[in-house]
Amino acid sequence: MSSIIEASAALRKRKNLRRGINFTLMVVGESGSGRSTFVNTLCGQQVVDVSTSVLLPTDNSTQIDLQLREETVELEDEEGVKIQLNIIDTPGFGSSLDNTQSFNVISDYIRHQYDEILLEESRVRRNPRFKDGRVHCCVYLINATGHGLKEIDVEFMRALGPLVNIIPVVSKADSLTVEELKLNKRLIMEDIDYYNLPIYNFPFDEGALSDEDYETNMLLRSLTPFSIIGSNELYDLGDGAMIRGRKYSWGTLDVEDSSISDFVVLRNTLLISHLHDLKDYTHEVLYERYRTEALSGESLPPLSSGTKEHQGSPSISAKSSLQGPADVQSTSSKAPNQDTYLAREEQIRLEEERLKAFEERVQQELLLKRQELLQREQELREIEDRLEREANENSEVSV
Ligand SMILES: Nc1nc2c(ncn2[C@@H]2O[C@H](COP(=O)(O)OP(=O)(O)O)[C@@H](O)[C@H]2O)c(=O)[nH]1
Ligand SMILES: [Mg+2]
Repeated sequence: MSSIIEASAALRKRKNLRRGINFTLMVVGESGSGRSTFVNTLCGQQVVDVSTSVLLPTDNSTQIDLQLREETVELEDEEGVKIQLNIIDTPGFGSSLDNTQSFNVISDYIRHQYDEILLEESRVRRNPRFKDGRVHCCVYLINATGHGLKEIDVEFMRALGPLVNIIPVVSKADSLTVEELKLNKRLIMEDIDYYNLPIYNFPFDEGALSDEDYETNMLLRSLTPFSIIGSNELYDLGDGAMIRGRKYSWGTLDVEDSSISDFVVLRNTLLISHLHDLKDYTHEVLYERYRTEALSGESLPPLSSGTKEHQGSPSISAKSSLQGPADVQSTSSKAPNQDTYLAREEQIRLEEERLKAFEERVQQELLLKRQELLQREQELREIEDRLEREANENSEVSV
């Protein structure tokens, strides 16, 4: 008996290996922040064309709409386990005067993936080819040369954090000295704490973790926000070994050098050590909360709230328009109640709209099924008629 179980477990494992693990990563950051370069560096190949990627408004009135672009890459780790990595790039993010629209496009996409699962779960007969498109992690790129967070960073993390695992990352770490990088990391963390932004902070249940995992998570927390250096070029350092790096007048920098950035740590976290944790957290916590909200028809506490404690944080109105890199500190301290109230109203309205859209989809689904049923009935009737006709003809012939 046990050998059968073992055999089936082995079979399952082989099947998983063949099919690969599915992981969806979204990369968000303003134009020129290094999204494309990061994706190429992460995958070790040219996934995104960088030459066409920099979208800059020609003047202030130009409105660039956010787009979501999906690419799929198959990666294989040392043990031959395949990862089907879906990458969602967000060209145009942060290029408008008012970024609420960008936030909505992203949040609608994430919610839509949850709705699809909800719908699939409620089906009597499951679709074997159903594709789970939930976003398991969102890497959010922060400008290295800013001091702490900008208003757009705060608002993005506040709005999207309850829906998706956000990992904040300082890009282009090579533009800072070691000391500057340390300072900026600290300022960013202070802002994240101050506004209680719901980032993925390597949550753990002390009882359920081994000492080793506990230490890993503590270390990863202490490194947050991770700093990265990306490059689209490979260089031969003379000994035949190729490195992905950046070339300067004084020499070449290796993006995988752990003493100058956390890139390797981030890659290992995303693709190896926390891949399953990120997926589990998406399913068990983020999706579950969304599901409860959608099915009960009542909205949960304000979006910025959740498992990641938010009480008492000063609120920035979700409606406040983003006029350039305003100082975060000053905007929040004078956020009037009226704005919060309006933001709340707006939120309720959006949630109602979403629920309505969901209901409509369910209705449409029902209608489609009903039509299908009617068509089947019609086909059946035609077959019956034909059989009857044939039977009659046959009997006429034999008479
Ligand atoms: N110094 C430095 N430049 C970078 C880094 N990553 C990307 N860049 C450069 O920044 C520019 C914009 O990068 P890109 O990946 O196209 O940004 P995107 O618009 O966010 O996709 C390009 O010229 C890149 O070579 C980095 O880590 N360090
Ligand atoms: Mg790009």
